[in-house]
Amino acid sequence: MIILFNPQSAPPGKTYLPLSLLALGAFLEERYPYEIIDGNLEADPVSRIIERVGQTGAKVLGVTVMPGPQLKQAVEVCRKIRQILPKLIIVWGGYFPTEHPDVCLKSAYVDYVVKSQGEQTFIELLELLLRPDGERPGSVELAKVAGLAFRRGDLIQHSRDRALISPQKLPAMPYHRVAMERYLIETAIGQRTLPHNSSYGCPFLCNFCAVVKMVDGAWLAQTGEQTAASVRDLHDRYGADSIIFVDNNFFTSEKRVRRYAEALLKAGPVLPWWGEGRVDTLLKYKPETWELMKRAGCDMIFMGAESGSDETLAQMNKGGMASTAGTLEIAALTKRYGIVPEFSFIMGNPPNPDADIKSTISFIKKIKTINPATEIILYLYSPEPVEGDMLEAAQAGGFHFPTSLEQWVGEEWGDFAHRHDPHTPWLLPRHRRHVTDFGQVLNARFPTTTNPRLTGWRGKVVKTAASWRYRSGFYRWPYELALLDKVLAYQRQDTRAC
Ligand code: B12
Ligand code: SF4
Repeated sequence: MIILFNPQSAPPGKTYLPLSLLALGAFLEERYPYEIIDGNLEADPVSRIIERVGQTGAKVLGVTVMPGPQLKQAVEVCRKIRQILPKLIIVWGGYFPTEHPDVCLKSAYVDYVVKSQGEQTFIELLELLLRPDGERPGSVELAKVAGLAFRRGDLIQHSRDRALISPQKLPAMPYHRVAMERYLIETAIGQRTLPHNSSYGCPFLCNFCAVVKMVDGAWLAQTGEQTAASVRDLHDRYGADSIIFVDNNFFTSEKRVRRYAEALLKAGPVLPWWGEGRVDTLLKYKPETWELMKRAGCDMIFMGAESGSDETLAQMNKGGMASTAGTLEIAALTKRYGIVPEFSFIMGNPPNPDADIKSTISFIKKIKTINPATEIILYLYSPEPVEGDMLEAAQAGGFHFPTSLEQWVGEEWGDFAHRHDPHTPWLLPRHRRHVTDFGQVLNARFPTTTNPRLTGWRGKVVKTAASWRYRSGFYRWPYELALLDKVLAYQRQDTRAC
């Protein structure tokens, strides 16, 4: 028996379907018995894991780990489990261990790290761990399993990287393994939203992005028809009324998106959907594709606009044809088709964070003039272990990542993953405050359309309260808006600056 554990990743009521573990489960079906335990739904995951290990004799605990709060619970649970069940083998996979495998393996409670897309690597590792002779696999055998990192004695070893498997060839998700009704959540696009991942990776190499370390520029996808069939299935079997595509870059292929939209329209009622894409890719889409997407339910597109400066886009290795002019163009284009654009920005970049913040703020104001419905998400540049100008600049000023898991989840670094407290040498408290204050004013001046509670008088109140600040550019000490936020909760959690 294998237990797959999803440490808590979201606040109650916003529980995301654990796609990472379902993807692994799809490979385990009919090969190994397994079950999924979700820390989002369990009050006491340690007791639950211990109970199930006792009842089933499970030998392996697989844990999926994203940075941030999920890492925190992963550490707390695995540390306790190691003390109570020292023989249970603990395997970590997902974004955090892929980016920081050595720091995981240095801890006393992570035995193996599966890097990047993990299905095949996990199966090959299990074949070694669960063989009938019960012998502990040696480094020579382990080194043959691509995509693995492991520790033998004091030595941490990494096998070669593994090529991605195309999502076209992956088995269907074993949704019956989880209580699907508990994962239907209310979002900006529906009352019963479910997520779907229709592709893996991204063909770009932006040097602030965790995806680069996962796939190094690779991207493989389901066909449009397969994606439409998966979505239909979520609708017909589980009552989903809308879909969030969690793909890193859903819109990479225009042809695939067209096929998805056509297949969806052919097969039944249209479902609203949300996806992530790039400005420059989407600008190349034909008008017919935009119209088709809209008819097929495309409601919102999330795009990394990143900056109001072309120089900074180059410094970030944003690649392709990324440009600030393109961002303005797509703001107008999405308005024409009635699709809400969500732009994320990375503020406070070197070498001059003051000038950087200032130019991006005035750029955001320009966007809002073109398309007031645009949702804006503000981040501060937080280093990722991806080579490039940004990391080099941080390291030159003394930045380094924590050297233990305890440090990663400690008070000092606990907020790092939210990109609000980046520990970069050039960023001073006043920069953070400036971005936070601006975010507070911006979100009041343009209350999010994703919160229906803000469409009536409440929206008008916050809008009016923020107007003079927005107009004059005086963002400092927005205490009255903070108070309004307490009463009316007008800021979206994920668009709140810092
Ligand atoms: C859905 C999602 C969430 C959900 C939670 C998902 C969950 N597990 O419960 C929500 C919305 C709550 C969320 C929150 C956050 N997220 Co999030 N999230 C994603 C997203 C969009 C999809 C993940 C997914 O399901 N992918 C599909 C599955 C099939 O792929 P996968 O996860 O890579 O899994 C494969 C491998 O990683 C591996 N694997 C994974 N786990 C395991 C475990 C074992 C044992 C093994 C063997 C293998 C293995 O095998 C799997 C199958 O191939 C990703 C971006 C992306 N597209 O991947 C961001 C992403 C992971 N999130 C990210 C971040 C930063 C966050 C936040 C910290 C802040 C934020 N939103 O910006 C918060 C806080 C999380 C927390 N509380 O801890 C970043 C991580 C950056 C980094 N440095 O690593 C990402 C990459 C987004 C981005 N592009 O920046 N997130
Ligand atoms: S295009 Fe987006 S997902 Fe792809 S590497 Fe750049 S930031 Fe990451």
